[in-house]
Amino acid sequence: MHSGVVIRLDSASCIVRCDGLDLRCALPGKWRLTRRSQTRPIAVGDRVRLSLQPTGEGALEGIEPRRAGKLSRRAASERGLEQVVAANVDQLVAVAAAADPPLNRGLLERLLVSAEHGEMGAVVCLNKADLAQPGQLDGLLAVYRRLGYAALAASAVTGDGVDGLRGVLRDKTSVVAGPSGVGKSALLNAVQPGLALRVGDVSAATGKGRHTTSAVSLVPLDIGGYVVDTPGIREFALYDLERDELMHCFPEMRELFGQCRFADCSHTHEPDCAVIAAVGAGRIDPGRYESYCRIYESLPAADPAKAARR
Ligand SMILES: Nc1nc2c(ncn2[C@@H]2O[C@H](COP(=O)(O)OP(=O)(O)OP(=O)(O)O)[C@@H](O)[C@H]2O)c(=O)[nH]1
Ligand SMILES: [Mg+2]
Ligand SMILES: [Zn+2]
Repeated sequence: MHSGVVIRLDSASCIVRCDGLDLRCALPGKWRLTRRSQTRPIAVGDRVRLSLQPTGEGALEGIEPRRAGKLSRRAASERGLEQVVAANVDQLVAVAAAADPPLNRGLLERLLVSAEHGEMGAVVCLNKADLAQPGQLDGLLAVYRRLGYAALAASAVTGDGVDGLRGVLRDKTSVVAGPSGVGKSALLNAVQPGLALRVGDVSAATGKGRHTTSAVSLVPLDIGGYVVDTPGIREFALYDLERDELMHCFPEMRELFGQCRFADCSHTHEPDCAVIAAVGAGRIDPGRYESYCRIYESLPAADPAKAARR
């Protein structure tokens, strides 16, 4: 019996890296029963046991339990099941571009919330710094650094910030996510020349990326660690997160837990709300608070059964 890590996944099979070899393995149909709440029984990053077939393929025998750290989203189709983008990861690198496409703050915040909810670290990487106005990125970087996130500006074109990104990725398993066309693959190619991940053209007509990366893939880094490149996302629906849990995914808000007048305060409009007071006093960034309110509106109300289990 051998063991390996899933580095790529398609509808009926996956590629497992095992003892330096990349083996194709069919997905056993009965595995569908093992994780019924998820769109797929395994994800990139999962550790699996397998045996070698005479055909040169692998046969999957079992899945190792996952450790903390997964990036999940709510699948748009398939009845809102959990779609695990990557499992067994240490940190999320949320990438946005200074321009082209324009910086999507809301998506960035949703990714950070999903990192908190998925129990992993988070890094903010603002790419295309070569296209930024002077000073444009400094305020935003400071916002995230104050919260304890690593935050860096980078440019895959000029190479600025790439050393910093390398330092952040070294010896960790990271999943890189963000909108299409922000330069996720280009940054990883800069981190490790020779990686040869496909990089696309941003369509001049719309300024929108064209989804150059089409599948999630995990690649080992020469500097140590692994990185998961993902296809660009337009929106990110949070999985299994309810309204009353949201403040705990905002580091600057969770420290105010229990300090509002009402125990069930939503922190969106109530009197004597510690969060609203902190926004007014300039201790919470208004953009972060606006994201909180938007995400709050998009989430389902608390499920009493789940609340009772907590
Ligand atoms: N000016 C500038 N262009 C960049 C930079 N990084 C990437 N690009 C360009 O942006 C376009 C998109 O880059 P990709 O790396 O394919 O973007 P991606 O985020 O991987 O996109 P998807 O795979 O579709 O999700 C390419 O034309 C790159 O050459 C940068 O730092 N500055
Ligand atoms: Mg890409
Ligand atoms: Zn409140």
